[in-house]
Amino acid sequence: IRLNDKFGYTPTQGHQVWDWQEALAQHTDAGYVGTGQLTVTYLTDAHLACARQIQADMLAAGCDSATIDAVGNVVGRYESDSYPRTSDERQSPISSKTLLTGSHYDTVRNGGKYDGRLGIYVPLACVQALKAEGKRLPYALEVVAFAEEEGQRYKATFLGSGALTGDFDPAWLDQTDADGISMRDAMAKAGLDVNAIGAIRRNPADYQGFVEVHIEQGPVLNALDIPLGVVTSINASVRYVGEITGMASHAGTTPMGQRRDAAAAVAELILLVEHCAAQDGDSVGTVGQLQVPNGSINVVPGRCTFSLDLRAPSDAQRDALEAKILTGLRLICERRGLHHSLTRTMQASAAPSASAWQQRWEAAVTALGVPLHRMPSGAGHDAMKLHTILPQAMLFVRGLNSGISHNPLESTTSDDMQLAVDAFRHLLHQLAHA
Ligand code: HGY
Ligand code: MN
Ligand code: MN
Ligand code: MN
Repeated sequence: IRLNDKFGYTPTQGHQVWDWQEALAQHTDAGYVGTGQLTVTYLTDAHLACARQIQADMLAAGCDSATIDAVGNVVGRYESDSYPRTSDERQSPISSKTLLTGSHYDTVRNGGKYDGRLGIYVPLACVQALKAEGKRLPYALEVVAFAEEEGQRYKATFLGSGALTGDFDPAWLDQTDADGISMRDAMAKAGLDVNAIGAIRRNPADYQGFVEVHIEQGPVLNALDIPLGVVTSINASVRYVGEITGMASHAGTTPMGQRRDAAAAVAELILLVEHCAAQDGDSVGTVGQLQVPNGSINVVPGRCTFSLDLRAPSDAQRDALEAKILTGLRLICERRGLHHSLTRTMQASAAPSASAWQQRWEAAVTALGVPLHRMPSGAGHDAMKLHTILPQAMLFVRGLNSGISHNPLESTTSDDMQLAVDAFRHLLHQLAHA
């Protein structure tokens, strides 16, 4: 089946053999619950349905265990060949030097079905193949479906992978969503034990490294007509939410020169971001959200809230862009007699791939006869969080439709996804014989 024809085929129920691509397609059905759009935000019903589906898929693929941890990550393990078989030895510690892999299962609102979850199902396809061949690796493979990467419902980007690296911020618990529900309450409702979050932290000494497969989310591989790409570094990023306040006034009687229009200031900010990022050439800047709270058609906006997302290949370039934008915002507000407040909600350093792991992906891609293309990642990924405790490298899979992403048009082909599985299997095999 070509997954992007998903809606053209009816999954056969009661499949004897677990078909990973079908599972990926069916799994996303859970994410459409209620809205008809794929919106899997943290701890919503769709999110919990997806977690249960992934847990079932991990076991169907052949994982020895699949558990949901205290922040909602779904953790599947395929134990090493040194793993004791008898049940009473099941409590043995993690076999030395587990290989960690995975990606996130939350989505942006009305997102695509491959962003994140492709990096969960490709390793599960490898587990399935190993199980079918009755093979074990000399190391355990731990596949984690991270619960929250996008920071949609709460401003808690990389919450899932951050719990593994010890970066869960307890302040997140008191954040409330658009309906005023705190993360703490959402966790309690989902049956998650807030007190067990600390235990999620991984000891880096137990792991050899982290690898992540992800759809490219950009046009490069599509334009080159190459199915796989090896990531050299993940761009540095910083995110803010802000508010500009001026004075609401009558749209008909307030002369243009006497307005304190908050939305006009944000409009100026957007053009400044566009100009400064474009000037760098390889920086990007986005104001993705802009709201006039309680705005009216005939009222000059007295308040305007907005988001800001700035990224660049290096921390220094990101910082320079950030400084320009923050200074520009201050000058815009001074000139217009407005006040502004900004809260930084995320900052992530550039995450260069560990050369040994990048080379493993390069060897795998080359072994398949796929032309080797090295490339930076403009998108952020859980790998940049794991980067803080483990050596990491990523493999990109070509997207269709010029790699559009964070959009229902996001798609790839069965063949390209299978190539990613073949590359991953090659990496696992090479590691087993290293
Ligand atoms: O925004 C990003 O770069 C990622 O998709 N979370
Ligand atoms: Mn994303
Ligand atoms: Mn992603
Ligand atoms: Mn061999």
